[in-house]
Amino acid sequence: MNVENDSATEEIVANVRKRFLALYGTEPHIFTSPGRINLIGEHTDYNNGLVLPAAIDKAIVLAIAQREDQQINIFSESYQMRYTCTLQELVRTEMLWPDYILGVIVELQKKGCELKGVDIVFDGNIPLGAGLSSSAALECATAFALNELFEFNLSPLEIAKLGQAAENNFVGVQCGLMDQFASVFGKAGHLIKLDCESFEFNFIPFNAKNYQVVLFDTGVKHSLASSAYNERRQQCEYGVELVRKHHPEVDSLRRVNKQMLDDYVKDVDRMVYKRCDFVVSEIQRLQDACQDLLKDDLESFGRRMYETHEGLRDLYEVSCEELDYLVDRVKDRPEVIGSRMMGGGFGGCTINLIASDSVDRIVEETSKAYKKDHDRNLKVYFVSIEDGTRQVL
Ligand code: GAF
Repeated sequence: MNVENDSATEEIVANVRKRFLALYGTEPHIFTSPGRINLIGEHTDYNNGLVLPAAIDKAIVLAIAQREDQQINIFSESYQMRYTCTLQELVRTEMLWPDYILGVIVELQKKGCELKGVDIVFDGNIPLGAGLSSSAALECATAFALNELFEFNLSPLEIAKLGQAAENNFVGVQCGLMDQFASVFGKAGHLIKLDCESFEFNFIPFNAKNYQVVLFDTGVKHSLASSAYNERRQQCEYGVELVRKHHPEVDSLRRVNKQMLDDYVKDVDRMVYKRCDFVVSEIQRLQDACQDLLKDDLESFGRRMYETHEGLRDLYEVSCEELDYLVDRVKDRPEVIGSRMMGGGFGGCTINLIASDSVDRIVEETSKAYKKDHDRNLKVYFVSIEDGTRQVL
């Protein structure tokens, strides 16, 4: 079992600072940027829909200082990487970690922001491949830090969008804004209800009462994750195109209803219909789930989480055997009021709402079963909801 808290982040901050001083000999500025969970509203962000994420107590810690030349030096001990280049030669490394940083720098340059070289050391405790958005956290830490260092005066929304643009244009994943937004805007104890069409948002206090948010990490990340993600996005866009022929005012699935899908998509492309059907239902489900929260009806909220999983499995087809297994194991247990795969899919975590007094038992039973049937050790994370990206030193 893996339980971490604030002192874990403090320890990482101290280590990163020590490493930075040893490598570069100057005192760095240090920033933390959290990973995220998402309670409901999956694959809705890039369809101009709604999402309900929150920043968590697992973060990327990034130490940085300005240089007088054009050199970029990046080092990370835990993520096992060292990379050096200059501001004039920012190309994709395919090593991912540097790409998240370089991608942000490229996007800043596109905006006309003038930078100098920087020294960077980063580290963190966001489990990799778990779907908790370590990449968005690194992008946001970088964008936030460079904005402070060079006084670009970017707003928090611009910082989140920079992170997303880095991912879209440099890394090549056509993600929506949810992960970066949650990382930057997170507020302790609150979910963020974000409208990805207008970028209006409000914080909803999240009081899980006698329940706990527990993540079960499958420990798998199937390789088709990013290609399938981009493909889903294209399928949604195609669905919109079909509807637009009859309703030119429609510019995203946010503006599409079931009737339109039945009339204009169903008989043209069954697969695209399924994808769009999921998204349109999921946007409505999120609205209903927020009503549940207002009424303090967590049980109803949890049932919708199960429905989301079914949709992601059967209609959107982004689940996988391991995720389905973990949801199936708990779905008939009254102590687990909600469970579903979380994030892009094809691996990573399930998010579960479990009665606090049953957590230990459910964790133990599920771990044993997963080991027996999948020969894997289940990693379990108990997350708390924390503030977003900030400077700590
Ligand atoms: C990934 C993406 F990065 C998000 O933008 C979002 O689409 C999510 O998958 C699915 O809801 O985390």
